[in-house]
Amino acid sequence: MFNHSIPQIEDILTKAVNSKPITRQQAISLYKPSLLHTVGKVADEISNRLHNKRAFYVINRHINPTNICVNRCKFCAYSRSKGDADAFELTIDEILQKLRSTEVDFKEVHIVGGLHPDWGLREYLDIVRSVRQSFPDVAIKAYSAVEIDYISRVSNKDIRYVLMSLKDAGLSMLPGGGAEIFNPEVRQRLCPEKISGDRWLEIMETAHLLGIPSNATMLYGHIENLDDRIEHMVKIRELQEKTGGFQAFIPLAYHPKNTEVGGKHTSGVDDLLTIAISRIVLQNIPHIKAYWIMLGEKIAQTALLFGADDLDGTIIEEKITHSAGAQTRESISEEALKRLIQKTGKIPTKRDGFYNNI
Ligand code: V47
Ligand code: SF4
Repeated sequence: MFNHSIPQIEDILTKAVNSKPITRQQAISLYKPSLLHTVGKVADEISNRLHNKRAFYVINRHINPTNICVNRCKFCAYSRSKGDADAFELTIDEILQKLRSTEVDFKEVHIVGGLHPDWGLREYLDIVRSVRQSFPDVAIKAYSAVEIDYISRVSNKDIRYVLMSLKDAGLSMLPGGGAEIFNPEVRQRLCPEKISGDRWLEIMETAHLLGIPSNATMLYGHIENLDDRIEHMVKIRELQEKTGGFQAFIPLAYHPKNTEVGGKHTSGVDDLLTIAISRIVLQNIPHIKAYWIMLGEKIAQTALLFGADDLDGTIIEEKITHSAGAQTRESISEEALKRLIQKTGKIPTKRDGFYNNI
């Protein structure tokens, strides 16, 4: 069907386009620059079948309540220790002030930050509750599984209790951060203090069973290999088989500046192959997000023709990737997002936090 000169590749792509799950080894064999066009075409076909040529964006706003963190992940340029000159923690009033002074009519607020040594369930809950009281109709996407685990440990409550308390306070969904790469050896070298991949999956499974949807991420382009990437995707695919709770998968391109891991930026070819292969491997997850903050506007736009169907949103203020040297702007207008999408031939579709069309 694709007239590919290698029969095995032809077989894998035919399987993929017919929505059949491909194996780990088959996925790895697609990870070749020479296959970028073919693999991208198949991923685009899958995306069009799922979304009818629509590409989504959201008017959203990020809030990072603190950069003080008891962990010290070696790829993180954002975190600080308490007492550092540039450490910060926002008060509830400051958070609400940031939200109230936001000029756009945002539909989603994304709240993530560090593991603050003096905060417990009450502090993390108060943030969600106050935002919910002031913004009753906005989707609150808050706290990665890493923060959920931390809150549970410092407050001596199980994760079900923490998640239910947050949901009662107004939480809508969990963001997909903290997944990094599940492989234990790579994880040990990258972020020895962080929860394991199995714990990340357990927290997501619990959230999904409690009716809290989430996203999933994968941080790529540091010290991992292709096998680690595919193993990561397959574990997410397997959990999705059980719960159906993941809304979007977001490959996060590693940024090396100011980090202990160091290294290089990812290449455009790697970014596009990773988007395309994730679309092919994760056919049971509805959306693949091309996060323009990390990919840059041009690669994120091109990714919409390689399997991605969502550019994320206006963001307004971004600290995590910009601490690690991101060259993108921190905020983008709705008009600019729509234009990026229109130029690909896809249909710009404004969504809320749950991917309902607005
Ligand atoms: O978990 C940290 C990553 C994540 C670096 O769910 C880095 O909609 C690149 O999860 N280079 C947080 N990445 C961001 C995140 C996210 C972003 C946008 C949307 C959603 C969503 C989730 O940022 C962390 C970590 O994997 N990160 N340092 C770095 N140097
Ligand atoms: Fe802390 Fe998250 Fe940075 Fe790790 S990635 S040091 S957990 S803020």
